[in-house]
Amino acid sequence: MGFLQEAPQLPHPWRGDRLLPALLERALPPGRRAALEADLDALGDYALMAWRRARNSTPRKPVLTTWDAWGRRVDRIELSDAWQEGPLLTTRHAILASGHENHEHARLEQFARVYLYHLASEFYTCPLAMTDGATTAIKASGNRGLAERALPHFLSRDPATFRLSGQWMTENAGGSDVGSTETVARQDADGQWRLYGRKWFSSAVVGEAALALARPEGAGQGTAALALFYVETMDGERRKPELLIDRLKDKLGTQELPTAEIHLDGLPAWPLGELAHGVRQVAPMLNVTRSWNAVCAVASMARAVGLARDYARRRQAFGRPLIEQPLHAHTLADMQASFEAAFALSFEVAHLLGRVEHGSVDPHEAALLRLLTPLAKLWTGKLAVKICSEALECFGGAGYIEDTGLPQLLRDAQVYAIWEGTTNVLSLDSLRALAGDGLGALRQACTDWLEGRDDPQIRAISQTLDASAQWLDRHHATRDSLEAGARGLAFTLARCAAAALLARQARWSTVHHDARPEAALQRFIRQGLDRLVEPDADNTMLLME
Ligand code: MFK
Repeated sequence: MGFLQEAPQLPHPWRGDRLLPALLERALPPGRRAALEADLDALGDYALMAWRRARNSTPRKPVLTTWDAWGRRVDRIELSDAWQEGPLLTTRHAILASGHENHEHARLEQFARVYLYHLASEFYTCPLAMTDGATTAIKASGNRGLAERALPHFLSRDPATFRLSGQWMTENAGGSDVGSTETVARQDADGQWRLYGRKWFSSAVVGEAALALARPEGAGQGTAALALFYVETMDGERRKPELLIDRLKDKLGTQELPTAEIHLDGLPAWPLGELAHGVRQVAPMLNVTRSWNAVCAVASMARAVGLARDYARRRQAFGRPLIEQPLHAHTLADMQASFEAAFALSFEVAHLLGRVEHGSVDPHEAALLRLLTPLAKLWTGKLAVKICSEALECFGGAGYIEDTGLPQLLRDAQVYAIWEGTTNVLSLDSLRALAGDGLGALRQACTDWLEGRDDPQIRAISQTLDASAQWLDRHHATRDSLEAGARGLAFTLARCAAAALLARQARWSTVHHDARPEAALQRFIRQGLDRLVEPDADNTMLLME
């Protein structure tokens, strides 16, 4: 046999990493960090095991069995190994429970776990995100009865009592436009609310509960008339007969995730609060799942960049390892810098979420969180696709071959930009946040992060924020031109926040040593800011994705 190429080796996602340890060392008191270590170590081990297992087995898509041999409707779903292990991993490592502990670092500690677990879980993190979101929305509703009924299961540390929640919003008529929801809520003779309708995209149909939007019978049209309901899907071991799984979806990626079309035919339901303004009530859930989306997108980037860097040392071409080839090293360094910027922004959102929920923030930080959440989601969603695509190229033809495990990274990454609100929907959401004091809050935060330093890049960040404010002033009265420019503005602000966070981190984080670390960071900041703020011929903001 002639030449054989060594496969890339995945570095240990915790012990072989420096970004997450450096962040936790900086952000957590020593005692808290030490207490977290065992979980992160174990989740890193699990991630390595899962990567190796997947290389030695055929991927298992979920299989729906609708009827049993005797004609009984069963709607049973068989799941992959990682999905079957999900409840055990989640409860053993407190992946949901840790986020709801009563201290300001709870969310940061939770999202450190999520970051390590996500890809190994085969997107079991999707229903975990929804369960976390449902927990947050139920808490925010103040509905004590529902909280007592559902939360001990959602936050359980015991797989025997653990339950998942779904989030049923998407319908044939109403995807992003949730206000077009056709599902109806009707009260029966006993006063029990029941849901009738069709949910077109139930991301993970295995949950034992869900939050669902529906229009109470007789309520008007539009978003404000929708109500938010809690439902349960199981009678003991059997699915409730009023919930039918029509079929599983055949998707581009996230193929282990059992996404379904479902029918509700009188499923019992309990309102979270008032029988209107359901979108307002579900918003805390959306903001939490969007934070998960950002952190999970960054986890995909970490995997792609980590494998590409490892391979660059193993692969020889033109007489030397790829890593010694200046253009390849330069490409890797740029990927690393963008990834580090996305990491910094997403984990800032995670930490801020915990601090806002705990009430330990400065006055501007709630507005900051409201703005940074859609910005982090929309920017990392796009960046994950770009970085995973670039990483596949780093392997040449091997990056296009299924059983390397690399194409799946790219297919899966596409979902981050779509679910939980597309890039455009999130750009429009950022306008809601900017209508409040979002920009002032971001300016204050950048000042705090940069600690009064003054250099050309820091001045560029400040000029970008000034130009964004002027642009908003010029356009705020004309809704169409405001919306047309919302995406460019959102990317501008996301990169601006990330650049400020990178500048803050520059003292404790370095990009890939083989590739002139500081230069790549500086390039990220400069490329981001040089071309951001000039309106184009249509007077919209330039797209800098
Ligand atoms: C592994 C990673 C984990 C990821 C989990 C994956 C699960 C994925 C499954 C899915 O994809 S589920 C489907 C996700 N669908 C969406 O995210 C819906 C996308 N559409 C939107 O986000 C629209 O912007 C929205 C439906 C929320 C609003 O549309 P409308 O009809 O224009 O509503 P409107 O009137 O602007 O807003 C209604 C209220 O909600 C307003 O408050 P008020 O009633 O007090 O005026 C808004 O301010 C409020 N609101 C909307 N978005 C908000 C918000 N409040 C806080 N935060 C937000 N983000």
